Amino acid sequence: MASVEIIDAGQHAPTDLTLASAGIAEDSSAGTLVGLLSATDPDAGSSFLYVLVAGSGGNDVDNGLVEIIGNQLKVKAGALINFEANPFLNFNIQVTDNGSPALSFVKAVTVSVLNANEAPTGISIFIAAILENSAGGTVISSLSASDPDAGSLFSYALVPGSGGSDADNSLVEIVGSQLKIKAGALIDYETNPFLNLNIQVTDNGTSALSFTKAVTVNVLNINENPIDLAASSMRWWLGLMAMMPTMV
Ligand SMILES: [Ca+2]
Ligand SMILES: [Ca+2]
Ligand SMILES: [Ca+2]
Ligand SMILES: [Ca+2]
Repeated sequence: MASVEIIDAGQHAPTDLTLASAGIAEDSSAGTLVGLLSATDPDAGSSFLYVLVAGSGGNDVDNGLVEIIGNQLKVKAGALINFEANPFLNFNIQVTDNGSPALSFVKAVTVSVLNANEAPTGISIFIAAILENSAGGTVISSLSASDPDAGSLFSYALVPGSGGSDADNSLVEIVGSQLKIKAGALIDYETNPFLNLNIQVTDNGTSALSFTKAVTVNVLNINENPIDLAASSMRWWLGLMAMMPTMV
């Protein structure tokens, strides 16, 4: 009895597709490698062509951010990789073998976006006004900052500026997030109705980043009219005299 060897001469479609990726750092520039594609196919010696294809249910939602060159998935020109807005990227990819006829397999893959520290984008002062003659230690306002990264902690400092933006830095100090009048500083509306301060905020990222803003604080006039002072002195004396009988 002759043995019969069955040889499968038919072509088989690829059975799997893999994207090897350690994730993509946010803000990566165009051309950055996202990962390498490979495929599984029962047919020996196959070579493959990979393309991004429309999917369903959002599994292709980030196809527009990348392109495929050979077996490399790369960030496309103009794509914004933003962890805060989009921490996972969803691609739908088709692999086609070189059989005759060529056969395909489609798979949805997900890549993690890796958070990167981004610089603070703003400084806010809640109360941009201070009464003149306020004493050293008086709190002008607390400060806050905005930053794209969630849960950031900030430190603030007075820094040199240009064009007079730092002209009154020496009159104040920052303790924690509080902007205060410095001991010995004279806050005088008549000579200096605006305090020009140049403030820098630094975040607590691994590579800390900063943002600097020129801030103006209005000095509020109080009545220092000597005639009024004399009148109030008179009222004080009259009041004292009125109390005299009860004091003796
Ligand atoms: Ca095949
Ligand atoms: Ca971001
Ligand atoms: Ca970030
Ligand atoms: Ca940050």
